[in-house]
Amino acid sequence: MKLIRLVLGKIILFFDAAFVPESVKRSPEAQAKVDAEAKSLVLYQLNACPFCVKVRRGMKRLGVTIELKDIGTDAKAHAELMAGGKLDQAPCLRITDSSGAVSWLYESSDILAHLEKRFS
Ligand SMILES: N[C@@H](CCC(=O)N[C@@H](CS)C(=O)NCC(=O)O)C(=O)O
Repeated sequence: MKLIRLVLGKIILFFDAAFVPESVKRSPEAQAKVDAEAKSLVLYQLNACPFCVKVRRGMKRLGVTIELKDIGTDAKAHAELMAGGKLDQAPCLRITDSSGAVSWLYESSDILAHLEKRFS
């Protein structure tokens, strides 16, 4: 099972690297605004998880750079996810709003919908 997961993960990463989506083009001012807003987000994820790849590709398409924390290799990040989001599942988007309140959004489709609403 572990071997199958490892091989599938490598295949997913290969296709992800081979077919990189195009990013939207923005003016430097508009991109700076997006970059600043994206600083309030952190994606807790796993490198070869297909749902995480789906979100990372969506980010690329939307031209949004979000800090990534790998819960598979970073024990501190995993502990943060468990303390905040409570669920041991990736991907999860940590959202800090303008008042400093933090929320945790699970489910790749919901994360993509959130990003599209904010950045497309
Ligand atoms: N429906 C979820 C599925 C996410 C999912 O199954 N992620 C796996 C990694 S590929 C995971 O975190 N599994 C651990 C668990 O569910 O406990 C999504 O679309 O985000």
